[in-house]
Amino acid sequence: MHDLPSERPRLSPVDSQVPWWKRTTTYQIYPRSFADANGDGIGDLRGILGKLDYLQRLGVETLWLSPFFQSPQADFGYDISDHFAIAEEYGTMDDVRALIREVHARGMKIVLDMVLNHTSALHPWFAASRRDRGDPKRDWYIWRDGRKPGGKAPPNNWRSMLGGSGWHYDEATDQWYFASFLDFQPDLNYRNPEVKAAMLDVVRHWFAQGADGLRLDIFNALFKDASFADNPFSWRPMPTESNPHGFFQRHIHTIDHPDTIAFARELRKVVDEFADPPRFLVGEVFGDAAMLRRYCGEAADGLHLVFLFETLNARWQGRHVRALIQAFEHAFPEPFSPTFVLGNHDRPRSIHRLRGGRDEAKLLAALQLTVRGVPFIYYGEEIGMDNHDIPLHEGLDPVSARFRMAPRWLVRWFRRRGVLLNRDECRSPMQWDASKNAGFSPDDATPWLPLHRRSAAVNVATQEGDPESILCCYRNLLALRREQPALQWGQLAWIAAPRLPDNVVAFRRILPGNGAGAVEVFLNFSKRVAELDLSAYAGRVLFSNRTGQRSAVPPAYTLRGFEAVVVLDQP
Ligand code: TEU
Ligand code: CA
Repeated sequence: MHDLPSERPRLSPVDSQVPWWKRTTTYQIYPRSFADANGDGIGDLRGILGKLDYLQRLGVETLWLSPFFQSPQADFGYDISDHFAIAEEYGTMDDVRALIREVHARGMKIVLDMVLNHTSALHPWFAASRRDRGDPKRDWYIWRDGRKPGGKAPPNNWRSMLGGSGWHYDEATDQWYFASFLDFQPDLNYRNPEVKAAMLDVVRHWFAQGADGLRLDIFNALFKDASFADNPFSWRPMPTESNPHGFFQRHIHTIDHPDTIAFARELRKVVDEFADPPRFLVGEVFGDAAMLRRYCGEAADGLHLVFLFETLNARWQGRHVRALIQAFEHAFPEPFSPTFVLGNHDRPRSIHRLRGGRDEAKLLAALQLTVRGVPFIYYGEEIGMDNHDIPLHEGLDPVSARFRMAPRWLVRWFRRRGVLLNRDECRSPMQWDASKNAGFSPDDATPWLPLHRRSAAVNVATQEGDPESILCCYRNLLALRREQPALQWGQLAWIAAPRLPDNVVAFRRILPGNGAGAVEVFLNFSKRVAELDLSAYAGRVLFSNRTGQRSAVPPAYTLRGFEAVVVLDQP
């Protein structure tokens, strides 16, 4: 069938030598929406503390928390005004310490979200910077004169990641500042050594506090070209998951700058100062796998991991899935590792794209947790939480505000391409039980975002006891992954079985140099049944998303529609 490139370097690490971050399973918590302990309608750190037993039982190993630092919350924490303080609504530094301690006490890890690219416009640094041109902090951000005549046009054609000019005029000093995202998120100037030093201090500080890793927000935007030359014209109207260029330009001077890729290695050296236990970096960057590998360094001396977002817009058909895995495998051979993402706080929930199909959701979970790569599960995915339809004009998300005035056709156009213009839709409160506020907040509180209308039916409590539930499927898969090192870090090879229908994706996970116990995975991406010939196998069926039973391998196995089956082949 499809052969993987044979030239890939074959390392043979032994189990104990494989770094933990390569074998882990990660769960993203959006703190504002996870659990509200004090009843003010906003999720908080104490709330998360109260759910650690749930997470441990679910079987995830690493928790990534979206930002909880001090912030005016104009972008719900992705606009930091003090990197060393905790936003009051989320808790205190003591709560953070308790959380880190309790996560570690359970043998789990914790990853913080670091926004290096920009600060809040209300950060004291920016307040000083915008005050006058002579301020020592002036050069901490990116300021330029406007174009002549009169300086009333932006300095050049650089666009923000959301389209529109990235430049914003500031009357006080009659200059323009640059922002890769929204206007209240001014970009720091990494060409100023003081800025770099200050931000590396932030990184060191949080590692010293016990963070096991950092997720790096829009890492691809850190360095802008020193020439300030215009970005070249392109015919691409829109960025996509596999190509970040768009809005009719190639963003060569504003994203994926060679200096940003070099900085990944500089940052890695800082991380390596903290060796016991080892820590890791995962970069939020955009583009195809081959391009993004550059962030990991030629000698695997850059970011440990980068998000691969092509899965967020993938077509779940056999050959597309195979092509995607093939591309990930090709770009991330050992000692690199791909990542596998089905959702996050910016994108439509995966089940939304599956139109609510529960069997398909379980199938995708099986793919995510058996394929080679570090899985990132977005809170609620494990119970099949769906998007919450919230009209654009009711959105609290600043991106929704930006598009509120956009023509209807444009909004529809974005929607059809799976772009969330109101990210509130994927951030609704976690559904814990069938009560009025779904156990997120006490019933007399008003959650910051409305609950999903199906929260009484779709929630943790009702799924706990149901072996057919999506939740139990996740639990079984996570347990299986913990029990089988081949699933954690084994190599991946296609199963060449000529009689397999095109919509059945089949691969084997093998530990190098170890003949014992390959794990074989068969995933049926169609609703049609498929007959598998398993007569050559001597092991056990470890998992099926349709039956949940473990049994000896039968000689013939009828793979039902959307069924995933995992088989242990024990010679
Ligand atoms: O997101 C960066 C980003 O470009 C997209 O994911 C963006 O949210 C989407 O295209 C809009 O539809 C990161 C964070 O994940 C996001 O939550 C922040 O708002 C943003 O950076 C700014 O810090
Ligand atoms: Ca609260």
